Amino acid sequence: MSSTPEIRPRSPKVVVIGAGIVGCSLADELTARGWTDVTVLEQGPLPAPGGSTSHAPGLVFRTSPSKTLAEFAKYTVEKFNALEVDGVPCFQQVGGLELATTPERLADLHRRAGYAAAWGIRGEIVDAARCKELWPLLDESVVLGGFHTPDDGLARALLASRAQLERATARGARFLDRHTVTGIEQESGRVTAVVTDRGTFPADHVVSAAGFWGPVIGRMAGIDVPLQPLAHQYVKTKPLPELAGHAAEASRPILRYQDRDLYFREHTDRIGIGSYAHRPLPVDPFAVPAYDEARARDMEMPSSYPFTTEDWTPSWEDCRRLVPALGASEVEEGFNGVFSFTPDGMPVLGESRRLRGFWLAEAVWVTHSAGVARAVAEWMVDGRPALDVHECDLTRFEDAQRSPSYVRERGCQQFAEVYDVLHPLQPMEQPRPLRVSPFYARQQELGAFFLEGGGWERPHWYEANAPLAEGMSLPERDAWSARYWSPIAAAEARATREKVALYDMTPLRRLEVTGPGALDFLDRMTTNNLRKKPGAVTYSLLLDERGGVRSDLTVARLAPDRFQVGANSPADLDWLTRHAPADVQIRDITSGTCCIGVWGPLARDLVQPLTRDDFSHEAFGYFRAKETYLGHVPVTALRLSYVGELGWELYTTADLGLRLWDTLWEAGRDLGVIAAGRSAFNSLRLEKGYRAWGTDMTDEHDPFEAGVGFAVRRDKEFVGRSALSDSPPTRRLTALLLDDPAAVVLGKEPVSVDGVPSGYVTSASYGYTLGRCIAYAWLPTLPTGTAVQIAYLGEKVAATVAEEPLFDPKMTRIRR
Ligand code: FAD
Ligand code: THG
Repeated sequence: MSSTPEIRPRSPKVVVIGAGIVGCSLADELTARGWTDVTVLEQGPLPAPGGSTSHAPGLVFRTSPSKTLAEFAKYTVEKFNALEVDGVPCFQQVGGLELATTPERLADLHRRAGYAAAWGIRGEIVDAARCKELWPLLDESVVLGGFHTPDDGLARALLASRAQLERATARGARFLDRHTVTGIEQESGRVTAVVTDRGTFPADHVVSAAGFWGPVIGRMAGIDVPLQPLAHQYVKTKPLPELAGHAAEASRPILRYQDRDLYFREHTDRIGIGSYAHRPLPVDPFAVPAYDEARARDMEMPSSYPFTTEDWTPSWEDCRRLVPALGASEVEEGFNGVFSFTPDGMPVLGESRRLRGFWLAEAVWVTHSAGVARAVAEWMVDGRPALDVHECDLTRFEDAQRSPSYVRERGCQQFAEVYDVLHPLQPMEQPRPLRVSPFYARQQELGAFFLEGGGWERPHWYEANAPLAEGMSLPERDAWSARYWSPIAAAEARATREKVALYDMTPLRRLEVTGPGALDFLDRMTTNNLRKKPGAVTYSLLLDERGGVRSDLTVARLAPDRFQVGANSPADLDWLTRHAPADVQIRDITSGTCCIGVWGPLARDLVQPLTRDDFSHEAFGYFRAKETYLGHVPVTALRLSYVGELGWELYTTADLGLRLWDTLWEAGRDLGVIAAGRSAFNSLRLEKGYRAWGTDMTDEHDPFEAGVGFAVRRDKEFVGRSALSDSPPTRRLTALLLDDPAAVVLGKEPVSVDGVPSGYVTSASYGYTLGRCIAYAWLPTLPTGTAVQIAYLGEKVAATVAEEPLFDPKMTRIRR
């Protein structure tokens, strides 16, 4: 009898393109999870193949407004701290110090200290004397204060690459340098192989970890990779006598001088300085010269461009002012190093929706590299990352956000803004306007103040409503929370509660799901019961296999085989499309259609005269849909309201949008109708307790913790059902009311209970009807009435756990 071969599930064949820090880290994380058939193809010579990693100075500051980026960075530090090569550690935990030289910056450091506390990063605001103690070469008279994070530090990026490469190799991975990828082969929408100048490598999965060459690899695969390479200056000074005798490569904290767009680190007795102060220097990734090994000795790597002295000169003055010892020194070497910028500054991760098995792990800093690699490996092996990564998901870009000109313009802007003090509501300046609803002209006539989201121009309030705000008494705001805010929002909120208002809901994502299998499909994909007659609208959740909330939807059954789904991010379309059987069609109809929310106690008086259909509560109930005409305009009317008032979402095609607006405006004239913006909208939805997916809840949370368990029907089958727990949640999205009616917070602030850091704020807004600021926060389960403290600009703000919903618990305003 022949021997029985050992039966093992075959490990999928993975080809990783690029052996920078990301490719090496990914090979390590994949092989650690048992995916050992990993080939890493690298065009340059190992161990320093010539990409951005090859000369990154390796500063790791972990604090970020983004929880996801902070988590990535925390893992990178944890991992690199435990790695060494020949006794040399891959991380030097010298700490980080961000300096303030202006009051605005000092306030921003307090906010950053808030993010750090919210995401579990140790740090404290320190005075100028302490800054000097930490960094003796500083002129402390320039400094107002600093933010010190003792666990930040310096990554030895090439060494960490090598350590991970060696570990992955020991588990079976192979790294092939001097292999230039020239093509990606595919069949029926799936990747099959990677072609190089030295042969073809079959693959079940391909990951492009090609750094700023991402767009080049993307083109081979037929997909857009929205990143722009830009050069950034880095110099080393001559040895400083003040540092003579220093043995360690670095012992002082890495330093940021954001007011002048500079950062500093030690190189034994020299100082290394990086600058974002110069003009953006975009690089065409398709025109980057190939690695010339003969010239490599002179640092002429593909990612290293000649130093442009004129871009550096003004910064040198700034350096000398901050560090007077530099006055006697000079720059010994400098270069313009290239790395990636994306339209929103976040990495680009995930599997392409056009080409299955083709993954991106690009626009990643050394700082986030290990965290990103872990997330992508989990995504490939387990089907999803353990952390919420929706801000990095490559599907987040709308079509209009992938054009080369958009990516270039935004990338340059991101470069310029790297260290700017940015308000959470601050919109991008260019390119605008990009997407506008059909009501744009009317909105402009009404003096709309627009902010941008997803490329859309979105009115936040209308100056035309200023007279309504006269005489309203509102608490004074501090300068920061008064930005991108107007008392007019309070007047618009009141008009919605008392009369009727028109809200532009066009940016709300709409999917049309049709076909004989549509009902079964949506029923299997979502948590609520959809088996209702046409005309029903259902609030339902998309869960992933682990029971995390991927999205919350409204599903309107317009005909037996035709549904209109109100969704959130582009990832919803991707998720549904991935799972859809052949007899179901899914179309994103957002751009071709538009929507007006008509909400307020007079909404019925406004709409009823325009139609022969009966819009009474009896004939057109709450969460019902009707296709009808309003005047000349065919509309789909959904009776629901994210602001918690009587009314309808009215949809029509884009061509008829302006006519719809004018029809409603005319019909509402005698009722005192107004147009209202998102500032009021956000306040009203928080009073009603409606969650915003992506901010209040993500796939890190299950529906019961998030407070949307009412939409889960355990008596049916759906994706994620078996993962849901029966035990009561130990943490919850908790409604807080600030005790002082004059206090406000904005979101992402840390929350303490009895002085112990316990969670963070998600959304916040002043509740104009309640006369208090509302903050939702992730906290351990706490009884109503518990006192908590929110840190805002370094102050402790008192708040109390409140009973939900905060407004109209009996739903008397909506159901009538
Ligand atoms: P890379 O290191 O560029 O690796 C991509 C690899 O893909 C390259 O080796 C390339 O040769 C290979 N490749 C490309 N095309 C092909 C092909 N067709 N076939 C085969 N192989 C291919 N980050 C920080 O966190 N902190 C810092 O302080 C910091 N400072 C920086 C300073 C400078 C001057 C520069 C330039 C960057 C800095 N960065 C910093 C950014 C950081 O270096 C990069 O974001 C990071 O190294 C990117 O790693 P990666 O693996 O994605 O890309
Ligand atoms: N309108 C439409 N679709 C949407 C939204 C919307 N999809 C995405 C997002 N917004 C979904 N979020 C909500 C949140 C709450 C409600 C509607 C959409 C809502 N909830 C009621 C409640 O909780 O009391 C009713 C729930 C129920 O009866 O099951 O109205 O704004 N089209």
